[in-house]
Amino acid sequence: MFNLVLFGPPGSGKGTQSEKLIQQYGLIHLSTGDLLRKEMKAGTPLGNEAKSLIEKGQLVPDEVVVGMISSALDANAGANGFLFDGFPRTIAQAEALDRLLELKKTAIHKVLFLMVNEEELITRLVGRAKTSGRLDDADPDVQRKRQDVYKNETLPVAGYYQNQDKVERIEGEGSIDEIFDRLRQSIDKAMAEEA
Ligand code: B4P
Repeated sequence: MFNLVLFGPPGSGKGTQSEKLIQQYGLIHLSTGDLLRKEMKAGTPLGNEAKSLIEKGQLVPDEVVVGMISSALDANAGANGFLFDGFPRTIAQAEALDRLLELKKTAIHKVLFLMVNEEELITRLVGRAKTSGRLDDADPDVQRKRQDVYKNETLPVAGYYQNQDKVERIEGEGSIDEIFDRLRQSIDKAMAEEA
């Protein structure tokens, strides 16, 4: 089993690269952003709670996302491995994930950190707003808030995994295929080391 975290600020391309990586490696894609958007679309109580936070650029409570991930892990018991996209986003989520994986006698093997400068992130999110219909893309103030939340609450997660010696920084600017090749090189190396 090989478990990967794709890490980076909002708009760094986690969702874009995840789509390609799951095709290449047959991992189960767990995106808390996608799971939350499904709940919002279905109008569930959880989705309605998430909507009011996401449209302000805030994070959804840890218990909510950890609960969703726990259910998804249970639902995919026979998986070759998981690609965590947009999760964990706080230290508490990272600790909870370690505990959940330990119960399943596995762990996170690699954290790939997509490095993209803030100006480029805003340009990408403004571009995504034109087609995504996402409430958190349209408003520049919300985008700035999301970048602030990232720096204060999510960036420390990189330090958490750095202490476990699992982080590799990947240049996240360039064409989608160039970045995919960089990610592939790191994953192939990490998989060979695990084998
Ligand atoms: P997410 O859905 O995780 O999304 P994201 O961080 O905005 O974007 P991502 O990095 O995936 O970028 P993408 O590939 O789309 O989160 C949404 C919200 O849900 C959060 O703000 C939060 O409120 C909530 N949430 C989610 N998980 C949570 C958690 N664990 N805890 C609490 N709350 C949580 O790329 C962005 C754009 O760039 C796209 O338009 C793409 O086409 C473009 N792009 C990609 N690669 C490019 C490249 N190489 N060059 C140019 N453009 C590129």
